Amino acid sequence: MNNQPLSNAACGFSFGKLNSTTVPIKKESCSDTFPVAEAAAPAPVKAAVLSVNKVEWGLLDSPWRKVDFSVDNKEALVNSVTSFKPSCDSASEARVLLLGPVGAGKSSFISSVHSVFSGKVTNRAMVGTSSTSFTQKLRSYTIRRHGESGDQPTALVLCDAMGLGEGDMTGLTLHDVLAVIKGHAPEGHKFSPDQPLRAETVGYVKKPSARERIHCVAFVIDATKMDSYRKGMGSTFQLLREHISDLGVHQVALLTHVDQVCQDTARDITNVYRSRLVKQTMEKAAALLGMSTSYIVPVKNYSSELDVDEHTNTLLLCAVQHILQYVELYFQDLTELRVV
Ligand SMILES: Nc1nc2c(ncn2[C@@H]2O[C@H](COP(=O)(O)OP(=O)(O)OP(=O)(O)O)[C@@H](O)[C@H]2O)c(=O)[nH]1
Ligand SMILES: [Mg+2]
Repeated sequence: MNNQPLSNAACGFSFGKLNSTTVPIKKESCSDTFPVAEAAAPAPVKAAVLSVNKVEWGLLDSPWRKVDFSVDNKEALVNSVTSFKPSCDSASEARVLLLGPVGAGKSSFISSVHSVFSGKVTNRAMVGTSSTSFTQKLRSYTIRRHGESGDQPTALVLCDAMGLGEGDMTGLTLHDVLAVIKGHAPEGHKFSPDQPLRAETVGYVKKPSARERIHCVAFVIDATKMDSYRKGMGSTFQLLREHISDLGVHQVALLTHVDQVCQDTARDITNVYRSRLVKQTMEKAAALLGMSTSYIVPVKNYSSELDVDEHTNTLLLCAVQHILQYVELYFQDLTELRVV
């Protein structure tokens, strides 16, 4: 599949027409900072009762997206990701930036994908629990496949960064996000909201090459926090999406913690696309991010497990393939722009 657009056939679901269903983003005045989160207004009791009544539990008779959870398909997905190569001469690897609120599961996703390819649960990117971002530095992790002849690097690099805070001074700023995406941030850069990345910053990459830039952004949001993310987080996502789109970088989203919103899914991850609760949460995530659900995939990261699970691996691999599909679009756009 080298140099071919990735297909999601192996995952068994289609994402609909690319770029056609994104909720339009209102262009607003741009500043280097995010708006400070507005305090969520207390909802009227009647509305709260109505929304509780609207919650539908249980499993759908048939899944709304079909995923083949067989071992054969898992192997096919592993091979597909392992053999991925960008269809563009100027970059040999796909650099994907994980972006999302503090504690959403960005580092856990990197560690989980690493676990899939190493065959055992590892804490590759350090995971933590903190009200401010546990991850403070920019770190790039090349996903390596563990085999008989040692670890072989794949062409996938997942980049971890500080989480987005509720207010501008508690997390990654818009200025720094864009500097990372453009490739200016040096590896290991420690983010500090009051010290924006600039030309004078030690290690600042003045003229980043195509290989140093970010080729796709994966937003990461926590399914259990969907009702508690404040209105300001929605504005932050809209602003980010507007500016990231201006850079020509495609965006997808990962909905983590799905095991904690639905017991049926926690018991058996293959129920994920039959769960009404997960489906409803995906729709809330789509509204929060201002993107169609076709861009969003659910994942369950390894958190307390000691051993990998084949079905959890398959869902994680589907998420990786989803990301690579949009990485490939970036490289295609790059090639076409050069030809024109
Ligand atoms: N049950 C469950 N727990 C998860 C999942 N993903 C992450 N966690 C847990 O959520 C907590 C935060 O995860 P992290 O990966 O550190 O989150 P992060 O987005 O990197 O957070 P910051 O670096 O602080 O911005 C940890 O306790 C994880 O074990 C998931 O899918 N399911
Ligand atoms: Mg982290």
